[in-house]
Amino acid sequence: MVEDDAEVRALIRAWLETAGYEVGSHADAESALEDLSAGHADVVLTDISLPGMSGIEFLREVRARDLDVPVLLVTGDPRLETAIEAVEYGAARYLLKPVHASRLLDEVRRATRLGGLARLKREALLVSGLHWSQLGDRAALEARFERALASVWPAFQPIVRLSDRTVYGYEALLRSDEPTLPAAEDLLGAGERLGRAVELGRALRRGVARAAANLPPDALLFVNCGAEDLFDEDLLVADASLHPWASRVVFEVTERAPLGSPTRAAKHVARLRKLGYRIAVDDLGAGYAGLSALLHLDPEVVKLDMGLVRGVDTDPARRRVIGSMLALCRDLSMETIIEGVQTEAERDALVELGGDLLQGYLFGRPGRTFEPPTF
Ligand code: G
Ligand code: MN
Repeated sequence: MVEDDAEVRALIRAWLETAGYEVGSHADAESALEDLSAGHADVVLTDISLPGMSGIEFLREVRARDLDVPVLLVTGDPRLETAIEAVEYGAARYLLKPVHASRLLDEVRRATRLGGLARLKREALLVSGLHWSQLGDRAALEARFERALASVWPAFQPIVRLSDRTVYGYEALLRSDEPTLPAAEDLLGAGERLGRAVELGRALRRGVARAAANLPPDALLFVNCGAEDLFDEDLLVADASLHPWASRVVFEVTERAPLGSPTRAAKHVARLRKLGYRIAVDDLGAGYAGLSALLHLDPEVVKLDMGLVRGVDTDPARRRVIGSMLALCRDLSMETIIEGVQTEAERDALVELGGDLLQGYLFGRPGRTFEPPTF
């Protein structure tokens, strides 16, 4: 409990202790946060206007320490915007001063139960393996995103050239050590909801640049680049992390999401090419972008989506589509990588169709280092 008025603090403390609660009572936010870092709390009860820290800032700090603990705000000056914002940031409720003992105790009891339920929900998700992405309030999402961002690392998956059994390159896939945002799509989803997706791209590129010194000679580096990343000035600044490797970097722009303004995209791509980078259109055959990405990005490389590949050995329709795509790309002088190859039967069917650059679990899983592929 945080309350800067000593008299009110003593009073609330007495109510809570009489009701059987163990109370850590604090005059300022910092010491309350220290207390929270040191141990567990069932409820946080705080005045909305604390000296030295705004209510929202305090909520953020609480969520950075505990994703579930309910926060009850008490306020003498209920400006509506603050209260609404606070609720969006995860305050369970705000109470107007003066608060009566019975009301306060009711709310604390209710919040304690809700907090317990939130914790159980998280445990249930872990047990059942469901998705985290929509869970929690904005402050909790921010806390998870911060942790994810601080622990971003690139996983490298080999792309092979089958005809001479060499490594064509490695694709850098976005990963983080934050357990509540395990997969790239969860991370990117969180980044988009917070309007911070470009920070993920920057962190990924920094990680790739750190690892690049160990890249086997001649191998290219394929780096995923979201539609919004493509417009990030960070790609173009003089000290951009990947510039030293530009001639070996191929940016993969997905066909899954629309390109935004195609002419603007084309302009950015031209600037990237001037710096030595190449461009691939990723997930070809999965997106609804039609010709747009191919037309405006004029990629050196295209990557066929793994959805097309699954079962290619048993499905003549897939073989027809892939065969035609390979032939067309050859005519357009685009290299074609086929993704998601999992079985020897799929591999053989693809080779028969003229496929040579392949990627998938059959040749290697994404890993922390540049592992040699298995042929
Ligand atoms: O959209 P993009 O092509 O960047 O996504 C690649 C994703 O596909 C990565 O998350 C990677 O782990 C996964 N992946 C790579 N190879 C295979 C594979 O052979 N099978 C399946 N199911 N997934 C794969
Ligand atoms: Mn990709």
